[in-house]
Amino acid sequence: MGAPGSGKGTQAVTISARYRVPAISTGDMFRAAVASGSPLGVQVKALLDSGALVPDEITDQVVSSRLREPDATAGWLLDGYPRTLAQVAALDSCLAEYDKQLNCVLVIEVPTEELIHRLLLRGEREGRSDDNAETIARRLDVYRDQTEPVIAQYASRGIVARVDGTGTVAETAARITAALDPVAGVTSRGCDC
Ligand code: B4P
Repeated sequence: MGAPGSGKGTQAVTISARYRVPAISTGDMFRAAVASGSPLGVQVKALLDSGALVPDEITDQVVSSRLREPDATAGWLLDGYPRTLAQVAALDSCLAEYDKQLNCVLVIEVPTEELIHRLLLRGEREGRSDDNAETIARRLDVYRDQTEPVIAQYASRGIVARVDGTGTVAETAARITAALDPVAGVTSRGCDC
């Protein structure tokens, strides 16, 4: 978890490779749907462009279907989900069905000015439709109002690990590895999981 621009998608690549689990990004799935012009893409395009969240029922359905795919049986990394308290409840039900649980909720922390700087830069370089000043401000508001309570909920369960996301991508990756290795059962001898 982390605010827009904190490095979730960036770090998910490394985490996925190190622990050999698929990185499941709701943002990536929605952007792929928009790009393909599928019915889901048509439904969510305006929401993504405005910085609003996609309705919980749609998002929960997308994630629940994805978690049933064969590559997800041995574990996964969820990137950008859950983002609301209702999504937490939906994920709890989904996991209870399979007798699975979350090992860790990783939160990447970056000051707001740095987040805005990174996203504006990405907007210039990649032209992502939601990386403009107005939409970034909306996404940060949505994060504070709807997603920070999710972190508080998981903190009360004792499974939150907070990591400093400033500095280089490699520096953040090293901090994440230090936080996740013990949870994933990885030692200097290799993975016991
Ligand atoms: P996301 O795709 O999750 O977008 P994001 O929050 O901006 O994160 P992203 O992973 O792309 O960027 P990152 O921080 O890695 O969501 C997009 C939209 O989809 C949402 O607004 C919403 O509409 C919808 N959505 C997604 N999930 C949903 C859900 N659960 N419920 C409802 N709606 C949902 O990186 C940002 C930039 O920073 C990159 O350019 C990167 O290169 C750079 N960067 C990363 N680390 C850096 C570092 N250490 N130093 C410098 N730059 C760095």
